[in-house]
Amino acid sequence: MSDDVEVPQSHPRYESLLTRHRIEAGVDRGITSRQGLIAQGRGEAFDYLLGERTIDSADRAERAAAAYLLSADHAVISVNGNAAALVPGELVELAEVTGADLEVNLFNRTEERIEAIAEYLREHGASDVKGLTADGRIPGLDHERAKVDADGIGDADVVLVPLEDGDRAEALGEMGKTELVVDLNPRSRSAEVAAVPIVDNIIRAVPNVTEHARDLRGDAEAQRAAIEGFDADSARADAERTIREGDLE
Ligand code: PTJ
Repeated sequence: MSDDVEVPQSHPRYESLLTRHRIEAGVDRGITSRQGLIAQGRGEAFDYLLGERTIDSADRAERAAAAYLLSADHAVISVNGNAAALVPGELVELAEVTGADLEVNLFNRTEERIEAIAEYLREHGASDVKGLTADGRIPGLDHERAKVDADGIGDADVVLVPLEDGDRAEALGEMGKTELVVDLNPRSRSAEVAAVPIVDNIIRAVPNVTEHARDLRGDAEAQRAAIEGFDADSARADAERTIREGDLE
C-alpha cells in the first residue's frame, strides 16, 4: 500500500486506519457514496473477527476466481465507489493480467460519480473503462440500479462483483452469469449466490487473485483443477466458523 496518509507504519491499526482514510478521501473526491462509509464499517467488524488475514479457504477462493477470470469467454470486473477508493491500481492490474474488462457499476448510480470513478481508474493506468454507455439492463431491478453496458456486464459470462448489494447479485445470477463475489460477510446474499464467495478484505483479496492469475496463466489444466477443487459451501461455512470463533482481543 502507498503511504498516502500520515499514519506511522508501527501503529497496530495501521492498515485499518489507511483503509478508512482511503474511503474518506473517496467520499471527498466524489468517488465513494456516503453509504460506502457505513458499508466499510460493517466490513471492518467482520475483518476484525477474521483476524484481519486471508484464511486458507479464502485463498482457495481467490485461486478459483483467478481461474474463472482466465478461462472466461468474457470476464468483467465490476467497480463501485468503495472498490475504486480502496484498490484502484490493483483492479487495473488484475484486469490486465486476466484480460478482463473494467466496468463502473453503481448501486447508487449518478453520472457524476460514474465519470469520477472512470477518471480515477484511468489515472491508475486503465485504458478502457466501461459503464458510461449504460445501454443494457439487468432484468428485475428498478431502472437506475439495472443499468449496465450491453457489451460489458450485459455480455459477460463471468463477473467479479466486490461489495455488491444482494438484490443485484441475485439478479445477475438469474441472468446465468458466473459470479465471483468479494464480501467479508459470508452470510450476505451476495456471498450466498456466488459461485465463488471470497470472504476477505478487498485490500488483500484483489492483489492475491492477481498473484494466482499470474501463476495460472496459460495453464488450462491448473485452471480447471482450481475451479473443480473449490467448494463454495464449505468456504462459506469455514469463514463463518472462523468469524464465530473470532477472538475480540
Ligand atoms: O458505490 P455504490 O453506489 O455502488 O455503493 C456501494 C455500497 C458498498 C455502498 C453498496 O453496494 C452497499 O450498500 O453495499 P452493502 O449492502 O452495505 O454491502 C456491502 C458488503 O461489503 C457488506 O457485506 C460488507 O460486510 C462488505 N464489505 C465492506 N467493506 C469491505 C467489505 N468486503 C470486503 N472488503 C471490504 N473492505
